[in-house]
Amino acid sequence: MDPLMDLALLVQHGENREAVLCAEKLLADSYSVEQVVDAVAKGVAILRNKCTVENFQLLDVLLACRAMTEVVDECVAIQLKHQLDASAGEHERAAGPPPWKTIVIGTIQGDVHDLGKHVMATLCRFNNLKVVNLGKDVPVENFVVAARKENADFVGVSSLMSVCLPKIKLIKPALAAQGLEHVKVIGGGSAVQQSTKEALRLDYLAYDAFDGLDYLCKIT
Ligand code: B12
Repeated sequence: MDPLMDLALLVQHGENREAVLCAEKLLADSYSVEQVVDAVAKGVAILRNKCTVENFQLLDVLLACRAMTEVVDECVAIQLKHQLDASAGEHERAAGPPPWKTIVIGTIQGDVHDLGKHVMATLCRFNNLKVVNLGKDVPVENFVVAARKENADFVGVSSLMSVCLPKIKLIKPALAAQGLEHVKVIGGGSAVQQSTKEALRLDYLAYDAFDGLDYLCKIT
């Protein structure tokens, strides 16, 4: 069987330690971080039928979420750190390169899904951005307050819940009202992907976390 499919199945079944070992092996065998993240995300996403209002099998879903989080924290983050260290010069290896931009990131109010946001935050952290992670269920005002306090370049907002999308539309105008119209707002998550950047007043609507990171890196 395709080893990436093996990994997705381990995550789907909540086999956290086996998933970590499998992901470590894949990365050592030169599979990319993107392929590994894609596989673990599929392993969680396949549980959608166990996560409806009528049928909510919380334990199964949470075990899969734990497996995905452990793969991201124990394999993906370490691999990204190795890559960052390898690309840094001698001086930077000792002191650590200064972060080149700041992103304030969170899941919009009313929504507690945070795995995708965690992937995005991890990618940003190891690509030398300063990440201010506001967590989940974040009111619009908190994004604005944090963007001002941190002198942020970007706000990243995630949503997987369609009912929460109207709140996302309010972020850009709320930033502008505080003189922060230069802050770019980037959205991601399956609910966001079903809308448009114009409807949500986003500067960029990311297809996935890697696409989001590409956008941030392009507009230096
Ligand atoms: C796991 C899960 C949960 C977990 C979440 C745990 C956690 N810590 O996140 C728990 C069990 C808590 C949960 C709860 C609920 N859930 Co749920 N859940 C899911 C499930 C199965 C997987 C989501 C997931 O994590 N995928 C993996 C991640 C990695 O993918 P991702 O978030 O899309 O992220 C990727 C990209 O989108 C992107 N990305 C994400 N965010 C961002 C942000 C930025 C800035 C960028 C650039 C990129 C980016 O990067 C990631 C990697 O590339 C989905 C089904 C599905 N197929 O999506 C339902 C789903 C999202 N849930 C759903 C529902 C209905 C609920 C509940 C209401 C169920 C209930 N009975 O109460 C509650 C919601 C409570 C609330 N108020 O939020 C619905 C939402 C329907 C809708 N469109 O509104 C879905 C779609 C399932 C379905 N029935 O169709 N859920």
